[in-house]
Amino acid sequence: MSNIDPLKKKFETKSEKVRVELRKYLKEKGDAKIDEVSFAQVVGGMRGVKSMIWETSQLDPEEGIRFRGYSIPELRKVLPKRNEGKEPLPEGLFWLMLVGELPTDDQVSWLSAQWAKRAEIPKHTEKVLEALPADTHPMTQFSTAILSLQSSSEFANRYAEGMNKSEYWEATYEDSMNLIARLPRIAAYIYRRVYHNGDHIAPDPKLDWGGNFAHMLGIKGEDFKSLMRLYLTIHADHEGGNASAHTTHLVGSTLSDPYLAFSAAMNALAGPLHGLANQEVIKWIFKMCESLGTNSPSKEQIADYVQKTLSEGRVIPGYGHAVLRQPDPRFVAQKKFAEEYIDDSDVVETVWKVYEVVPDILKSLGKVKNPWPNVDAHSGALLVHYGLNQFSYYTVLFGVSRALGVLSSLCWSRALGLPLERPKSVTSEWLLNQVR
Ligand code: CMX
Repeated sequence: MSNIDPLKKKFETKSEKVRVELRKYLKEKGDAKIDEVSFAQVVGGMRGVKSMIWETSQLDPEEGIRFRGYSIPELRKVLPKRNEGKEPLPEGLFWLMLVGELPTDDQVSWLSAQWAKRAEIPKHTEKVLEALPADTHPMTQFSTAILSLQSSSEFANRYAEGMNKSEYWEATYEDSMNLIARLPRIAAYIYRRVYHNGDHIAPDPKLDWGGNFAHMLGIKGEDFKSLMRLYLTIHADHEGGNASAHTTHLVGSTLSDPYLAFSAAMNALAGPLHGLANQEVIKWIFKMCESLGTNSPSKEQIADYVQKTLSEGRVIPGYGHAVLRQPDPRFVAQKKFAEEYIDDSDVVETVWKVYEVVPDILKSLGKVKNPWPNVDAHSGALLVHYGLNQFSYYTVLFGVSRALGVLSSLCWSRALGLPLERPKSVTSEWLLNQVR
């Protein structure tokens, strides 16, 4: 297989070089100190503790995410596009993240075709989904469907047969490629099942991964396909410490296969402080509009509603971040998309007004470290504009995209031979004794 799969071959060469170097320095400089950990970091959710290797992207608090060194505006320029389209193909980002090189148009076409070839989902996965009550949250359905694919894991099957350690990366790569290929089918199946009476739409194998997903969702028009390509690109990775990425890394480190690891990651993404915030934002906006009796609230009305939300002991969804200290470039990219593609939309305008109002209010609280919008503050408004207005589904879209980053990173973890993750925990008494 490695002879006929150019991506796998490249990955093998690149990762082997890094593996050898890491091993060498581990032996020679294993005791070298790279950082210190404070009391606040232990109590405060390990913010900023440097404790894992993640090759595919790096997050700077001020500048935002860079994927293998490329910012989002740069990616929009340099990644291959489809035909005359303006938005990058997520396939290109996967290639870039996995091997650290920008792909050519031909390489991206090869990857689109590979994923189209691997996309079939087994009948039993459909049956598993059909057995769940239709009002089961779409993220629960998504995670369950992914788990149901686990029986086809090459990693698990080869491990059971005594696979050599040196082959872990290869089995992880095959599982990751198969899983990524199948995710749009699963996600579209859930969407059509829950919201369109099971009226499913056959895939179009001539389309790219994101375009085909848009097609199978049943939302018409080239602009929505463009939005999906951008959406699936910008949500893909946010370095390794965020909850869904870290979950993939942790679960994968036990040599659970990619299906088990990614399903677990989706359970983390389904939390309202993480990916579910995209659903919460739009729910919050529509509730505000409903309670004010207008689709176009003024900035004063929004400010009052924000204060009301805070006084109820709730967070303003879509604002704040554990690492970022500036408006999220993923928010900015979506705002730019709206400016370019959308002429007139009350919900988009409302998102922009919220952006003018919320940061000053959050700053005035004196405790919020980042008062700026994150990726989730804008995405729902774009989806509503194109008619995808089933809020509970939004995090599934995030999940499909997130697979690209966390699974390419999982390939790296197995290729580098990274061990079982096992940090040290302490009791509060021990910790307090260090500072008393
Ligand atoms: N609204 C109100 N209060 C907020 C807030 C917000 N948007 N963001 C942070 N705060 C509060 C925190 O709840 C915390 O309050 P307490 O001290 O009373 O507990 C205080 O400000 C300090 O928090 P922080 O250090 O600024 O933020 P954290 O790193 O602890 O948390 C995050 C980060 C994202 C969980 C938080 O900003 C938040 O809850 N935001 C809203 C939910 C959201 O949009 N999540 C999506 C993040 C992106 C993603 O993963 O998809």
